[in-house]
Amino acid sequence: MLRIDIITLFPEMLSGFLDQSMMKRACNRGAVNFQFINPRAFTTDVHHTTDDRPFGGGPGMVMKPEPLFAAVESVKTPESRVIYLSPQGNVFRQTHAERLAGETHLVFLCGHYEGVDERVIEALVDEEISIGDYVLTNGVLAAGVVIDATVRLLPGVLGGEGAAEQDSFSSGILDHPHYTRPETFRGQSVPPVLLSGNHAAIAAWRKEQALERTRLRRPDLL
Ligand code: 9D3
Repeated sequence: MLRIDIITLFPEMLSGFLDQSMMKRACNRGAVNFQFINPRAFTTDVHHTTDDRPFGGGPGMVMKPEPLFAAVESVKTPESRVIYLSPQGNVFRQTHAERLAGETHLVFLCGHYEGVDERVIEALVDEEISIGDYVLTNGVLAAGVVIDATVRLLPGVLGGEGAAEQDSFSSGILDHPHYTRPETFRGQSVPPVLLSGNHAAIAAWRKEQALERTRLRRPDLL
């Protein structure tokens, strides 16, 4: 059982997603358990303040350390891996998902506003992850991406065992094209080799297609 705690000011951004499809099935099968922690619940002032102006000036607001320390420390154990989602992190890859799927407790700290007070990262964060070079409004969807890629790798989550090993990126190249019925649709026909029943020829065709696509679209993977 992988325990996942998500620390965010906006749990509603992710709760619907976690209640659906593969994530729900993973929960029902006992592979994973999700819990949201809202730092606002750990504020002690009358206005429940979670952010403040940056020392040194400049635009935007910074998440205050006190509610974040209290939120993280309410769930953190020696077995926890605390991950801060931020544009300054290492860019997320399949190898990260494979490593995270082997942990027992993941704590995702989602940044809001300009980010969190650096002392939170220094004292509590084990790893900082970005999901790519584009600007999001906060870290919640990034946490959802990392969670999705990780949870589907857990034993018993993907119906057929071994399906995860057939993924592009696990194999290191892109997938081949896929076709289903009908054989001809609006004048476009399925490549005849796929109808031949020759399994060796089909495997060879798929491998060649996958390699050619990777060469054209993602030469960086080769
Ligand atoms: C340059 C000043 N800020 C732009 C208004 C920087 C900035 C702060 C906070 C940019 C984005 C964010 C919010 N993004 C995330 O928290 C985030 C993120 C992302 O934006 N892109 C890719 N991965 C991630 S993980 C978390």
